[in-house]
Amino acid sequence: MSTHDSAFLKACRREPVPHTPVWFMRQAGRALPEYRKLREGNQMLDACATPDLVTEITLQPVRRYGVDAAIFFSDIVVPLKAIGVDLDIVPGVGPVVAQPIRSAQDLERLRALTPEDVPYITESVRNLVGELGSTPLIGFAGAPFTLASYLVEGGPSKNHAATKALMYGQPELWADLLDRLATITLAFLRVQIDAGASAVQLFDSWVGALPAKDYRAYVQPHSARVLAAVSDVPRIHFGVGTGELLHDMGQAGADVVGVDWRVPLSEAVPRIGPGKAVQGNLDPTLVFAPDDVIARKVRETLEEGKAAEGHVFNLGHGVLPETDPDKLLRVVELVHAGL
Ligand code: 1CP
Repeated sequence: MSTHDSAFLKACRREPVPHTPVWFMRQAGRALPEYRKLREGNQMLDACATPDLVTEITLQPVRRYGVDAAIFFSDIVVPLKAIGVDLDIVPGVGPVVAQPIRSAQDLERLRALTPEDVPYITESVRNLVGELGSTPLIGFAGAPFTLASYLVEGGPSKNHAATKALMYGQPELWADLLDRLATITLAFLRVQIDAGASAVQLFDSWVGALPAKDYRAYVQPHSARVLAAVSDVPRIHFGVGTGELLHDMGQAGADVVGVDWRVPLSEAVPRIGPGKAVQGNLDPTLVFAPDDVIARKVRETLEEGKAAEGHVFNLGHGVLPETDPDKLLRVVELVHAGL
């Protein structure tokens, strides 16, 4: 049972597909009652280091929705924690870093990551690949800019002000920071691929905060180094609010460019240019609309996706926690039926 001929990997490779493949960012966790039950009494980062939990949580949405790919249950800050950065995921807040990184001395805390730092990742991925059979597993990591934002701000941020102040004000320190993060990120992806992940997604969730010129100068070379190091599997590259960056994110070395809900796929495709597949982009809030509206928007998204050489259906960002799982199930059925 090989994943090679799955609709998901075919779409990533821009080959003809039997149906448009679909998976959802943040499908593991969030909306599922069976997830909340399993997580009771477990801290998020402890759960991420417990292979039995990681395996079960990753499989839950595959069973319930029949999606075409599983996304590995972990978090973008897991590799940072694994090399000793003092951080936690605070419920209702997100990742919080005890001592933000702002100086050359602080950078010394960002050493390289080795497979021995994350044995639970190798074990979890191996378990999952065995359980998933012909369904591909997507590994993932946070891109250097988005990881830098958490490290420099000390937690979630709206404006990324301290991050941008460091980037514009101390470009050499910034380059060193992003270089170290790229080294950690590519090692974290490599562990997942070596254990059997079929594809990877590099999340640059917050890079839409930058204009294209600055993206190219301060971020793209580092993301490109990560993506070049994992060219043996399809690479998906995604961020939010990246309408102005879609072309440059593709040029960073992605095979599939993720598009948020702000840009219709038919407009995203010419911006991205030839030789790439696209992923997206149903507005994640649409699942709260009446069923006929959901059906119409799914149809529109499939139609617009035909402009691309390959289309992986997804939401324009992650599943919202209040989502009714039955609505996502319906979306999967509609996408698979091509209706
Ligand atoms: O206690 C809990 O239940 C914690 C909630 C939670 C979960 C389920 C967090 C905290 N992370 C995760 C898992 C997770 N994170 C996954 C695997 C599950 C899946 O995709 O189905 C993935 C891919 C991520 C990736 C992630 N973490 C991103 C990139 C994706 C995106 O949505 O943009 C980002 C930005 C994070 C940081 C993070 N971790 C958790 C939260 C609440 C946040 C966002 C906080 C913020 O707004 O900055």
